[in-house]
Amino acid sequence: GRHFSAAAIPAPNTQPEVHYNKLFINNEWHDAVSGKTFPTINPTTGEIICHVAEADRADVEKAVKAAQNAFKLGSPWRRMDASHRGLLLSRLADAIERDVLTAILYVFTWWFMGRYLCLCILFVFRYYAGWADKWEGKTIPIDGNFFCYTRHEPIGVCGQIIPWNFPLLMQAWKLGPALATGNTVVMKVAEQTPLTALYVASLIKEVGFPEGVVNILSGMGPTAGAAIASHMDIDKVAFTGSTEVGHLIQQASGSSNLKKVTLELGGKSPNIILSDANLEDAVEQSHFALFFNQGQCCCAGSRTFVQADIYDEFVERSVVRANRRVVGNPFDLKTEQGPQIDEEQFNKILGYIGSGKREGAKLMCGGGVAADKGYFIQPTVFGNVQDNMTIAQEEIFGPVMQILKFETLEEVVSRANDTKYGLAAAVFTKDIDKAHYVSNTLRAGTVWVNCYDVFGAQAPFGGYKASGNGRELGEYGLDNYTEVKTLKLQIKHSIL
Ligand code: TXE
Repeated sequence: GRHFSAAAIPAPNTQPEVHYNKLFINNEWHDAVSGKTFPTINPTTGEIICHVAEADRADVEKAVKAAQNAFKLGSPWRRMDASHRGLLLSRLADAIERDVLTAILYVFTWWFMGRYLCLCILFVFRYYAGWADKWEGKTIPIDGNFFCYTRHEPIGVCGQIIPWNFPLLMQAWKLGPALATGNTVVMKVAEQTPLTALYVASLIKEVGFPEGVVNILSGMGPTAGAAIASHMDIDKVAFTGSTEVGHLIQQASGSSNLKKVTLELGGKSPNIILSDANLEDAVEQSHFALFFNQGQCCCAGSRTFVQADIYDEFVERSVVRANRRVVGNPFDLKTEQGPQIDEEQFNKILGYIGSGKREGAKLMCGGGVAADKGYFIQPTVFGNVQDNMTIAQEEIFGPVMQILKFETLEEVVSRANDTKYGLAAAVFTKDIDKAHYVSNTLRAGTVWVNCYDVFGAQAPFGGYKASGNGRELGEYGLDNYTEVKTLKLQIKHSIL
């Protein structure tokens, strides 16, 4: 996301009109069956932007029916050439690009997910557009007189439940591979961020996806989300969110139809700074690793391990950098940090800051509320953090940095791995042997060396251990949406 210059970004529209606030089912806009709506809140002010239809079980039912119909043999979607599916995805990217620069998408993107990332979603759709007609099976030389080959078939109706921290990006990560491989989708977007997803729904219709292929519902987790996870006619569910809810999704699959489950959950990612690292660069990148997107990042570098001989200087420089961080109106181009997403997260983060102080970590800067309205928190740095402290174990999901001290490589690897999570990690060093030792021994799905939060649509992302199941992005991401069918045909060699 950092490859776009600020100059290329037009001034945001601070008074966007909301065009779509209903449920998107069968390429039509529906009120909730119950008639219920819920408010969506501007986190900068705490004020209501508008009300949005609130889906529940009955709406999930309607959406699943639509998705099943769209998936029926002989339907326009099932008969469509794979290359045409790719074309639709690429047209969707074009439509998003057009509107990102002019309309609501851009503005809500600005608020809710940081100003640069909006363009990354285009790469994801275009990348998977390219895969649509290239996801090939194999011919396999089994023993005997048989011709054996595999077909990559769609799984069917896919439930997708996404969080609020990167609303458009998470939507792209989920829709791209599911549609490239020919599935149909019932997506529930996070209750904090429904508007961008519903806007994209309008573009899905505009570019010509057949009705029922994509259905997008705004609603709550325990109602609409749970109805998806336990639905008997949903063939697969993909979830991104908290580890706590990840457990529930997997259980719901187990007690319903054993739908396939992929999960992208929380983390407590170690970021390891060895004493030979370029200190200035390591401080800047570690700051970015934690504070990016207000700290609301599943792979945030939330345990910064620093080798003893540079520890004091690293902490000192990190505090200087955090104090320089510009907190304020997310519409202002100078702003580095906007509000947290909602009051619940805001209170949760302040609670963790309190626990850090109580448990004896040293508060080096910040620690409080940063504005008199909205959900702003001061950039906060804790030194002298110990492994057993709550702030070193639990996901804070806010602008709160934990800096821990270590002596040896063996020690830091074992401490870094001593967590239920395993999403990401990083190591900063100039020594290639040490870089390999640390990165090969860390139990994490992604390891960055001398960088952080580098993503590409082409490269897989996902978690070890309780950070999840499966990989998103890249060719690996297609596996999550594919059933492999094996065909074996007898070959008669003696036909005469
Ligand atoms: O997550 P939830 P929340 C972490 C982060 C954060 C914490 C809580 O630590 O502080 O989770 O955030 C839907 N059945 N992450 O409460 O509840 C919900 O409606 C089915 C990490 O926002 O997991 C939303 O669409 N679905 C994470 C989605 O799950 C349910 C990103 C995520 O919400 C459900 C977000 C249920 N019973 C938070 N309950 C990451 N991995 O990046 C909720 N949902």
